[in-house]
Amino acid sequence: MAGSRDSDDVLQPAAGGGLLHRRALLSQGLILATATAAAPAFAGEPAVSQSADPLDPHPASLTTPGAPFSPYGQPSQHERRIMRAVGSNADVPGNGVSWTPLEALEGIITPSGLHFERHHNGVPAIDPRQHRLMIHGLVRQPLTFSLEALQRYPMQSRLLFLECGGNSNAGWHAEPIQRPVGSFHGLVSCSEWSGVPLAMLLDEAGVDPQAQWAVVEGADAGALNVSVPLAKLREDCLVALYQNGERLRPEQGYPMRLIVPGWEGILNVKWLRRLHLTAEPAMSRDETAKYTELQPDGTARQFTYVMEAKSVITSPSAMQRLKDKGFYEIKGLAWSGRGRVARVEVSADGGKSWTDAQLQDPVLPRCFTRFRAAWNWSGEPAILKSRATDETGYVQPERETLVAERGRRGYFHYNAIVAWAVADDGTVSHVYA
Ligand SMILES: Nc1nc2c(c(=O)[nH]1)N[C@H]1C(S)=C(S)[C@@H](COP(=O)(O)O)O[C@H]1N2
Ligand SMILES: [Mo]
Repeated sequence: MAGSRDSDDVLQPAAGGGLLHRRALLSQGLILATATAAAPAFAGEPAVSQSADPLDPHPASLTTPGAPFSPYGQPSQHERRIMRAVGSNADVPGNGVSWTPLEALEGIITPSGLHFERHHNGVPAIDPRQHRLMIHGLVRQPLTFSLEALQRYPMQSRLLFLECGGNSNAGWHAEPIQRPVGSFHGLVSCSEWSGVPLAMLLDEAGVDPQAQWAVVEGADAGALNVSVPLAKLREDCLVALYQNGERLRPEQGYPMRLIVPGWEGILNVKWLRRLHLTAEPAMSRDETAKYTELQPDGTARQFTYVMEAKSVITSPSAMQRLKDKGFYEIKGLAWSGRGRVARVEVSADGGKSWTDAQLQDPVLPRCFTRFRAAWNWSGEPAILKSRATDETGYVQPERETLVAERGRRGYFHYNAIVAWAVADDGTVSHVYA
């Protein structure tokens, strides 16, 4: 980088540890032309070959006819290792999770085939022609809807994150877990969901003024059911039929699921079958024995619906290795169940100094926001952190603060600041710092 007159200008530090003013992002060409920047790779992976000659006059693709058309496209065969990590529960068939590989993705949309999964009893095989949604209980007239009938209602599309209440729960462990970021924080994904606003269907059924809740049930084994406040259902919930433009994937609730924007995953009942309107919550298993949390004072938190603001740096991140000192784009994701992300700050010196990351458009409520910051790694050990603030003014807490508040017996709603340590050999690990 030394030697270029102009580079001095863009390399103004924005904070400690090599964080650069965001103008550096606009001048990447300049910086990369004079430094050997390398994308981080998984530890142990061979270095990307530098030998491919971009001017090779004889690549086979120029002289051989290409593959024929395909009725449904698949990712490149060279990307096959990009997959969900599966953590299934050996004792209960079909119970478990699979994580979105956040470290391998860009932008804000999660490809449908990489959306995280959380099934309590596997993915049911549902015949869309037989499936019905029923709205009953405290209503003037109980109604049932076929998929065909729902298809005829006016629809809405919304870009929304969906996060399991148990996401990132390894953060409660006494020792920092060493896993790729997706296998730690990847029980969150972001899709465009399209479907029928539930308020419209509730109005048709005619809600009794006594109704305050709906017990929402899925058509999977065990008929997963949870209580959702009626006010939220009316406000912005959807009966989603489409995900990223196509019909829901079976794993995401085909042929229909409830979408509860910004609230914890469990409320987003898949394979949606029934809304039973009631005056009181059902106190079902998944809102009493599970999805509640014992606190330091011995009381339990219950109905903690909103997913609070959170952010995580996806690159560089744990288990990756920086090949050389020099320029890197620090990038990651931020989201808040209360609305828009207002700000993401990043630090390269463990939180001693911070600078604002650039928020990439669009910045939408209850949706992933991609953030980026320019960083010149000196080759010295560094600790990278990101801190999200949402439009309500809520600031993502340091781990210490969260643990002081909630104790360590918690399991759900872990949203503390994540710290990645970069060692002098370029390896990145998860630390509590
Ligand atoms: N019917 C049904 N709905 C369900 C579940 C389930 O097991 N059965 N899991 C819930 C949980 S805990 C979460 S986090 C989300 C996960 O949605 P996804 O698998 O589409 O990512 O679905 C929720 N809805
Ligand atoms: Mo969940």
